[in-house]
Amino acid sequence: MTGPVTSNDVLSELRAALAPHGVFLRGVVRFADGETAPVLKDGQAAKSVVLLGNVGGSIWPVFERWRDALPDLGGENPLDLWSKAVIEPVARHLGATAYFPSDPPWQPFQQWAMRAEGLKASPLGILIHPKYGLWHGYRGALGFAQALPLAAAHNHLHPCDHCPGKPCLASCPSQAVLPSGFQITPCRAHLKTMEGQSGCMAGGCIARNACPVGAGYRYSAEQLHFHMASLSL
Ligand code: B12
Repeated sequence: MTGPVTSNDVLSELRAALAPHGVFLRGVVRFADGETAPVLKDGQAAKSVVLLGNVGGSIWPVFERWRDALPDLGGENPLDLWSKAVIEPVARHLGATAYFPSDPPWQPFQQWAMRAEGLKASPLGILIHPKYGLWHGYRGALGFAQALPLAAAHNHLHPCDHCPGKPCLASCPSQAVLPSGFQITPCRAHLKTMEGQSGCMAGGCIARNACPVGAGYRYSAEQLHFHMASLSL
């Protein structure tokens, strides 16, 4: 590349480097001066954060190949490890600071996604996307000292506002999905029962599966089982 590196070059490089791993640029958050923003490696406040994540099962085949080639299958948290292995080299190359959703102190990934992508929370606590439904997630974010360009404003209709019958609220076998929010204690207790093992553990969270939005992006049986196994710990 010749000439100065522009903000658009940064986003294009990011897209090109991460797409082969099934990780997509989900959106950009820009922080105004004085606004709470994540801290960069040099101690300055970030001016922008780029959100990176999966849509549907986009990461799964690449992640499985990587994990299955390791003698310890990636240890206790293989997906978090894989996310770092994929995103950290790109962060170093671009001089960005990488943040990961699983690393305390937790960065507000969902607040960032609401701003960057115009999403809102479903009754499950997971943000619902008008196209991908509940079948998407965040694998990391990159903080930059520069103000990167924003996509056009999103004015999605919130799918849950127009959902007839709201099957997610009625279908949870442990009544963990309440109008007041998702309750992890009854969910985990149910997952230990025989009904929980043959239901949600085997086929994925029944309430999440009941959502009619983005059904074509639903995770594979292997990926559903992997996420349920980590939730049940
Ligand atoms: C702690 C946590 C949980 C806790 C929730 C505790 C709680 N009451 O917040 C538990 C263990 C229950 C949980 C479960 C799941 N989680 Co979770 N979780 C997180 C984590 C690591 C931190 C949340 C947080 O406190 N952030 C800090 C605050 C400051 O950030 P925030 O954006 O302002 O926080 C928002 C959330 O806390 C949210 N919230 C509040 N209550 C709940 C409850 C649930 C279940 C969720 C998901 C969110 C949520 O509302 C806040 C305001 O917007 C985030 C990653 C992250 N760094 O954000 C993932 C995250 C929110 N989880 C995620 C997912 C996918 C799940 C599961 C589906 C995973 C699974 N294995 O099945 C389940 C949901 C189960 C279900 N049936 O619906 C995704 C959501 C993606 C999306 N599309 O929105 C995230 C972003 C991780 C990721 N890598 O993408 N989770």
